[in-house]
Amino acid sequence: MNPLVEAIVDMREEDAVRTAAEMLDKGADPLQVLDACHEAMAVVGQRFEEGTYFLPELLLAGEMLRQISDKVKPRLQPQASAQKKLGRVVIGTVKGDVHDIGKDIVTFMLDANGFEVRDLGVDVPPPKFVEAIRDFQPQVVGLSGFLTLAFDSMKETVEAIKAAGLRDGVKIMVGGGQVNDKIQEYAGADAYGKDAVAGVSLAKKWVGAK
Ligand code: B12
Repeated sequence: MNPLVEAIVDMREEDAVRTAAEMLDKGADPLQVLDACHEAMAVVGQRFEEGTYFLPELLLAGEMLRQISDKVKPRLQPQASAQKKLGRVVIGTVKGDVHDIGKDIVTFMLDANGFEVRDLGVDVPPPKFVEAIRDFQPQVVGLSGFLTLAFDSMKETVEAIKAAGLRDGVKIMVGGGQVNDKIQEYAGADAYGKDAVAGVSLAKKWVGAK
């Protein structure tokens, strides 16, 4: 197992953060560090499901990831100049779900690639998305969710956007933990993005940027 994956899985907080910092200092691709975090989180999640890890381990894993992503973010090179905004994106973690580490990485990457992003936070009820679309007029809406119950919230959110007459004006992407193409279809969204890079590619495609 990669030493970073191992340190996270074994709940060695200091080792994990130090190993990530060393990888970055040695010139590792920041996305490779995030991939290792993803791999580790999958194991942590699995152990939680099996009943060998409990909520404190989930919390500590979340905390390690937060510290590592704070180190990764400054290494992700801005791809577009800050002045020339490609378009606007409204993003949030849907109702009932408070997982935000993945969403924050997507938000950061969109921003670094020249998008203006309004992040609505976590546990966002559908009317709040509707209000933000009216106010901010984004071309793209991003719905994040890590819980199975988020699938219904995503669907409700898309329906609320439709009921408000705003569906034709926005492209909607979904992502997070267990979301996939089937959930995208179930929710009535336009696309599923497996990671932050995919989210940026979708948003760029939709605003007609390269
Ligand atoms: C850390 C964690 C927590 C932390 C969250 C901290 C935080 N601030 O986010 C805490 C401890 C708070 C937590 C709480 C809970 N959790 Co939790 N958690 C996790 C864990 C271990 C990691 C999640 C994570 O942050 N991953 C890291 C990021 C970087 O993930 P990523 O997938 O690589 O992110 C990328 C993509 O998903 C994508 N992406 C994300 N969003 C979007 C959006 C768009 C638009 C696009 C395009 C892309 C995109 O881009 C990201 C960056 O590249 C997962 C296990 C797992 N395998 O995911 C369980 C997991 C998600 N949690 C789970 C559960 C059950 C819970 C609790 C219900 C536990 C409890 N009994 O209280 C609560 C739920 C609280 C709530 N109402 O939301 C379950 C969900 C099971 C289910 N079927 O619903 C999981 C799967 C664990 C498991 N296997 O059982 N959790």
